[in-house]
Amino acid sequence: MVLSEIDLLMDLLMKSKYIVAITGAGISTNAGIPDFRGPGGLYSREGIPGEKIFNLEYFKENPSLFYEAMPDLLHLFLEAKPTKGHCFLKKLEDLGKLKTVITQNIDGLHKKAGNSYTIELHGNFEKFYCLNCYQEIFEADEAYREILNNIESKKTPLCKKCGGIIKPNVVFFGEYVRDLEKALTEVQKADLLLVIGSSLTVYPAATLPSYLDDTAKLAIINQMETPYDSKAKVVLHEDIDSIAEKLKIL
Ligand code: CNA
Repeated sequence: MVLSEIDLLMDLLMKSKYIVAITGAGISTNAGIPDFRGPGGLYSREGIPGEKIFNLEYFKENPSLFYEAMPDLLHLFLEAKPTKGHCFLKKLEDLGKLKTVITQNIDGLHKKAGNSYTIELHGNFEKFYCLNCYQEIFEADEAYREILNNIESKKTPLCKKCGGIIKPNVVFFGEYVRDLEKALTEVQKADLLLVIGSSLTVYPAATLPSYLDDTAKLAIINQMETPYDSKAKVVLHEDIDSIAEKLKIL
């Protein structure tokens, strides 16, 4: 009997004991947050020069471009709810199979779904900080609410201590990603690496699958092709939520 790709994936999930997931923007599109490079993604929209908005040098020179585009994006990020894809990964963790989620996403949805060990390579909006004096502002601080109010009215928030530019704790082009060493270690420990909703074209996350042990398996769920498809045991070019439903693990 020839197993379908979905049966093969189920088989891999059941046999694996140390699953590590790498997720990208595609796991959150069903939560209403557009990806960058998929059809309808942010990069295909007029008036949003993504490469500039999320560029550190450009931001330092001209933070208003980022903050003018920010209100809509921030609402999307702060109000989004976990999708079936996120819940599927939480369930895999509850089953004792999934050990770590490594994500390029900045929407915090893996934590909202309840995954306890999440490596957010590109940071999150839980914190803002001053580019000049490095004063940090956390969600519980009153100043955090003031920053959100500033953003709401498309104003660039400035540091109350020194007047420096306030930046969210998300990684822009030109900055180091967070916890890369930890992510590499987790990939090396995995017996199954599950890539979900990532074009695997943004570095250094795009290199992570190459650190997989020779005996470990790679499975990819992504609507578009990725550079690693030929190396994967299972490739599903489908919507993650419909795959999550078909797997009947939820
Ligand atoms: P990407 O390069 O935009 O790729 C996303 C991939 O997901 C595409 O190849 C799509 O085909 C695929 N995809 C879209 N929807 C689905 C779906 N429902 N099911 C399966 N596949 C789908 O995004 P990457 O994450 O690879 O690139 C990394 C960038 C995008 C990082 O810098 C992120 O911070 C950034 N980003 C994050 C978010 C977020 O936090 N939700 C949103 C937009 C961009």
